[in-house]
Amino acid sequence: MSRILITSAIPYINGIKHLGNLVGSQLPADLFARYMRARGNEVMFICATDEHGTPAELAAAKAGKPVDEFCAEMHKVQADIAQGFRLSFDHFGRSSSPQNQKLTQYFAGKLAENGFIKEVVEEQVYSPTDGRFLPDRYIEGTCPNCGYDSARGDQCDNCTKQLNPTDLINPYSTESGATDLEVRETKHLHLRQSALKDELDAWINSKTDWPVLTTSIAKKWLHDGDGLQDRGITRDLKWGVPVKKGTEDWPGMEGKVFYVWFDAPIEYIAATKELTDARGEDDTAWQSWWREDKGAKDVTYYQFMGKDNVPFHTLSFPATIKGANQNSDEKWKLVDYIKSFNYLNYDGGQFSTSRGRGVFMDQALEILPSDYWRWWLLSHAPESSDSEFTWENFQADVNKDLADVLGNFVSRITKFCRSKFGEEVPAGGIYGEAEQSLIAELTKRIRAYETHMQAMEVRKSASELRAIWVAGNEYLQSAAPWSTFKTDPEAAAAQVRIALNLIRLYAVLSAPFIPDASSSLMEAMKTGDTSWPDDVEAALNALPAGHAFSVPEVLFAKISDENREEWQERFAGVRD
Ligand code: B3M
Ligand code: ZN
Repeated sequence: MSRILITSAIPYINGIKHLGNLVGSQLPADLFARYMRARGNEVMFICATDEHGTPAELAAAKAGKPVDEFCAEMHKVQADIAQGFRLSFDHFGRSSSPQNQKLTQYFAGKLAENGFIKEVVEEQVYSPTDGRFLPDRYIEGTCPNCGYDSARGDQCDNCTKQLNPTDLINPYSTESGATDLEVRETKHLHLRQSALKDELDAWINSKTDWPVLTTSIAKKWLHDGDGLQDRGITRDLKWGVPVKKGTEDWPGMEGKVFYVWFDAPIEYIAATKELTDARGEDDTAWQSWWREDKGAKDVTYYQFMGKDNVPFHTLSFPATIKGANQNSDEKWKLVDYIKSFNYLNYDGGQFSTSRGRGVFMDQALEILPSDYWRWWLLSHAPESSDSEFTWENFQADVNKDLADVLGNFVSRITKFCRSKFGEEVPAGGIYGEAEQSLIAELTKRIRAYETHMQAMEVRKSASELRAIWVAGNEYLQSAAPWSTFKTDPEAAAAQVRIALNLIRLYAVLSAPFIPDASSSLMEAMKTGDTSWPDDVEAALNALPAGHAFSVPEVLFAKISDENREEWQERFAGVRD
């Protein structure tokens, strides 16, 4: 048994995520968490809402609510949707929690103590038209790195470069469209990432087993141009973690808050404390996950995120951790593995949050149960390149994999057994040659499935699982107990027995992908035996002769052409 710490990038509070976001972080993280638990590991799976920053402030203003109230409501909305998708977080925290406030201020204090914070008088973009300093995200312009003309003040979505607003060419206010922007002076804190550059570089270079997508983005920002730059970590906003040096005031920083990207990753840690605090446990509980000097040495830490979040997780957050750890007995845990994803596109274009294009998490659950989405999204995870959601492909794959292959297998064998042997696992016969060769094939495939799941190869895992379902179908097709029964009922009984046992085996193997269907199958087979098939032959004898079962309801209904067309139209346009 190992101790496995898993975090998913934490979604911003101000809107509901689309399916592309879901498949790029929370969903594969959940797949991995469920698998790791199923294999008997001790898992801590953390996510949260990312509640600070201007977008939250502005969204609250738009909703006509105080920002804290808005965040509390939206957190509940997001938590319910996460539950709807069966995301099995051990805790879904809030970056605005008191725990995160304290921890963020603590890290800032440590970094200052260790010389990694620089106070700088900075030039900041002020908009006389808007009457305020403009937050980074509300300034757009041309990216100095790639020339993209809608780069935001904090980052270019086209080339992923982290930017400062003053880097932009021809900047304008996205609030008012004003171009008469001025630059005014104000004091801010910078994290001295450049001082940690060599250390970060060596660390990234040591991660030879990381996805190339992850390391290539990190290396790009370490080496391109002038290399890794220091990064402003404070903002002129009201909503956020007040700037403090540990518990002390920070002269000159009154009225400022930490930049949302400084406190957001710290929330991974704080959320764990939120959980253990709620359980009434003391600090050793969360520290045993996050402090190597307090028992976290045996923890392996995995992060999941979309590629746009990679620079912050490979460079900025590790700089925070490494900077805090220097000259200190405290050894905060660094990530061991970063699984990152490309983008999922939507029907010939991009998902767009601003234009409401594509399917958003709440809408998805309105039209189909979560397992349909989980299966399709995971089996098309954008790992080696961007991938695309089309309704035709969604309909075809769901109907084939879930309804024709898995669903049909289950209904066929349970109904046949009921009609010939009654609703219990039949006795008689033995597993002969065909059954032994099925066991051999399944053993090979299950071992491959384990390897892919362990390696977080999401698509490969899905195709192996599909092949495992197909193998059962093919066995049933060629064994044909309905024919066997006419001449040799004993042999037919053995065929039915192995097939009924396959249902339990499928439930166990498939649970990380389609947890609800798996529960239905376990219920139908009237068993709570979720033990992993280390020994496949034993697993296919787990339900003995005489064990009662029931014929389950239709597991997966097929998606009709009418449905597909209706949805295609509904989600093409603007979200209201
Ligand atoms: N909230 C970006 C996003 O929601 C950002 C991730 C933070 S991870 C610490 O896509
Ligand atoms: Zn760019």
